[in-house]
Amino acid sequence: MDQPQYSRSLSDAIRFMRERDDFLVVSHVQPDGDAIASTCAVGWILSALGKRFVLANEDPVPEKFRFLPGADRIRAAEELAGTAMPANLICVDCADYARIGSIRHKVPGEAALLNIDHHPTNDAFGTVNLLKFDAAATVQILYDLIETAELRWTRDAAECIYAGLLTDTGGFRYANTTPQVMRIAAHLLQEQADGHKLAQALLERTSLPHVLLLKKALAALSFTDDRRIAWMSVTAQDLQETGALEEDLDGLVNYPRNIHGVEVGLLFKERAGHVKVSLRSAGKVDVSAIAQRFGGGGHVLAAGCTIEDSLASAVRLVVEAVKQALR
Ligand SMILES: [Mn+2]
Repeated sequence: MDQPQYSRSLSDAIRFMRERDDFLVVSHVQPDGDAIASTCAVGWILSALGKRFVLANEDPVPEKFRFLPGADRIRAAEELAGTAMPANLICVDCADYARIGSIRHKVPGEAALLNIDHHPTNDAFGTVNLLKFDAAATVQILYDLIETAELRWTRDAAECIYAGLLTDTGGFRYANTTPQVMRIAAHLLQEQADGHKLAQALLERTSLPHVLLLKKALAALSFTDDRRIAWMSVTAQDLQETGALEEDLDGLVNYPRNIHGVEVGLLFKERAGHVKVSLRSAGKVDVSAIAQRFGGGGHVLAAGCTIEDSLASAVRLVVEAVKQALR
């Protein structure tokens, strides 16, 4: 999206919010920091505009994000039973409509849809689409929206945006950490976001199940002969024995990826009847292209897919595909 088009989309999105009332705000299944922070930030914007809204997600808010301002208002899909569904839907951080999960079956067919996202694979599924593929996070787009609408910053708004930037840039370390991201972060600190508190809570704190799972996964760390591909697997039994939840798997895939000499790090998560795969590239390989071959997607350096097969077969298939990409 070029700059004039982006400016127009910002105005269209603001008009969508100002001229309508009664919204459902939803992000993707298994929400990450940007998904939750974006949901909260849209809630904050709608409050500032005096609108009625419901915040929801397919899954419960992961424990580590529950302190974010507004996160206590996000309802899980199963809590929506019996709720009259709003006529307007706002999707944040979702590359396609199916990413919101089963909630889409509860949305009225005639609902108007505002799609706000930064994933390059976004298929513009909205009635109005506010997309910026070089944004580091969806919250970066919401920052532009708040600035364009000339809303008055509060600490809560600043902390939501900062939290999404912090998590989607891995603590301002990934390649998406542009000068603009740092300018925005500086502004948010000025608006009273507590950067230290947010970094502590979102990046440094870990759960015991995460560490127990890491211990098991590292014990079974595997490599190709040339050591350019490394992977770890988490079996259904590992999850059971450690009491780990989906959110406790966060960051595990970075261990194989971070090893010196490794080009692609993989994490295989065994589930009932399928295997979820996370792919991370050190830079030479476009892992989103590999993920797409298996029906998944994502970014050049970070992608994911699901394979309906046994753990052993999934490992063989994906490692082979990565080997070919490295050739
Ligand atoms: Mn994101």
